[in-house]
Amino acid sequence: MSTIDLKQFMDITPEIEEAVRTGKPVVALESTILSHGMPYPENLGFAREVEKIIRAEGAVPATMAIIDGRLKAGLTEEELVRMCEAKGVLKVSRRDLPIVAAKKLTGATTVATTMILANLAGVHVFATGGIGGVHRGGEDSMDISADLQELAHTPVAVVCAGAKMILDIGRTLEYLETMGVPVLGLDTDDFPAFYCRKSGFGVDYNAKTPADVAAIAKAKWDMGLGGGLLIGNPVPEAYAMDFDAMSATIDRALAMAEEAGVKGKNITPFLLAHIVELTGGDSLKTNIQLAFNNARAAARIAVELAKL
Ligand code: PSU
Ligand code: MN
Repeated sequence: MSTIDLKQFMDITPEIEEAVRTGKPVVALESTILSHGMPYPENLGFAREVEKIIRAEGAVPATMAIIDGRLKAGLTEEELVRMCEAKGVLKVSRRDLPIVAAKKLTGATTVATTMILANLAGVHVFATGGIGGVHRGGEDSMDISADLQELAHTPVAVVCAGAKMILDIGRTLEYLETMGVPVLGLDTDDFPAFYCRKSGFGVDYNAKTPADVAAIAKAKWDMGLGGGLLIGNPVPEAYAMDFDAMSATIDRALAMAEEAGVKGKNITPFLLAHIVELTGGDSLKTNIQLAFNNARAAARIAVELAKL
């Protein structure tokens, strides 16, 4: 217990280590979206393509995971396949980290743990699909994702397509306000609702460009305010889904979860899988495209941040 240094638990690839050391743009990616958010083998195609998109923008991708108890920033091809096949791969949020480390288990990182690993590796921009938040009925169940606390404390700018309507988006935004997390729209006044471009809730500020986002992130950290920022980047129009149809689908998936008695950390993966089923795979196409779009935006923000 003498030294408190999480880095002793971590392996950073030489490419990422060098990029961070020399101030090059790096974008963190999560692995829960792979292991528990998309089916195999679509997730593997997605994982490879998303890294390419980040490279095309001049940034280095850094997919985070925990493999045999080691915290990883950057995965080998073999490790990426392992996360996508998802056999015995746990879903690891902050509270699970010490267990997987001590027991040398393998797990996918949520938004919260991806932020922890990114910050440890010196990476401050992260692209995901959707964040966790206050679940519907959360005022009774107290099911509030640890992602929100992480955004409060860990200095990473998280680019997402908003939050799914499986969550209570209004309460999620209230929670973020209480925790002092700026919620920016990337060229939008509306906080997006993942499959749909608008949730009906506003953002704190419409940041018109990636440079605008980078300047706000830098100001937050230079002021010593710490913690993260959340950037809502709406799904491209061509892939957006109909709000009313999606609301009905989500209500059905929620009813199925209720009936099956699914709770806690299993609820999000359960809902995601059933939404894919109920939409005949359309939601998966949208999910993949919005995540590509977020990777591109995050890479551009990282490039701008590296100039400051
Ligand atoms: N929302 C999505 N897709 C996802 C997740 C959330 O639309 O894949 C994943 C993310 O990894 C997120 C996690 O951090 O679920 C939140 O889980 P929980 O609510 O158990 O904290
Ligand atoms: Mn939860």
